[in-house]
Amino acid sequence: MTKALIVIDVQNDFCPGGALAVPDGDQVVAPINAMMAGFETVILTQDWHPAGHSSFASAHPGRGPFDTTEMPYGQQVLWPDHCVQGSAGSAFHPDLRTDGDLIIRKGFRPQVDSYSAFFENDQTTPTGLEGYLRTRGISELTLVGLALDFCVAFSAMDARRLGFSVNLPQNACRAIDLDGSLATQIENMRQKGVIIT
Ligand code: VGL
Ligand code: ZN
Repeated sequence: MTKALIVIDVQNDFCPGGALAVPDGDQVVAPINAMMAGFETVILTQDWHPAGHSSFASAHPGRGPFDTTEMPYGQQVLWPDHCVQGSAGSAFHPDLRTDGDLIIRKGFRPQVDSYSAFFENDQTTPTGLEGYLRTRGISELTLVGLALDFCVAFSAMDARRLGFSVNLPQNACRAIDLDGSLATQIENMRQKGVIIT
């Protein structure tokens, strides 16, 4: 069985001082760097929004960060402006090892957010990661990074739906935990067969 490590969104805006800081987000860097040597294939993802993206609260007059709104594809949390393409906040954490095999960027379509590394939030538009993994014979994934209850969780559950086996070491993840989202997503992931350690 060929394995890959998928490092989700370890970017400055999700670390302390960033626009959408995940508590202790920078604490994932050291364990992730240490894990990389154990994988033949390392893939990193990068949240990569155009300015004025529809997931930004600033694009919705009268709404604020962390409100939810109805999009054509379903419910969407509105976020502070973050990970704008090419900004300092969109860069990987400076201490993260980025000498992986592939960098997948997501969330670049103005009208659709993309938490998952596999599908955008409409749950149908693919990023291409599935094809990359399959054509390389990879069937077992370890997912780490930020945020555990959003992009990591959505990626993990999509991976299960696609038939990959999925490991999720919590020590290399941190959560936003919006209204109990961490506990909810841990339970959702367990039910879908994600192995959480
Ligand atoms: C993420 C919210 C908005 C994440 C990305 O990486 O978990 N969360 N965009
Ligand atoms: Zn985002």
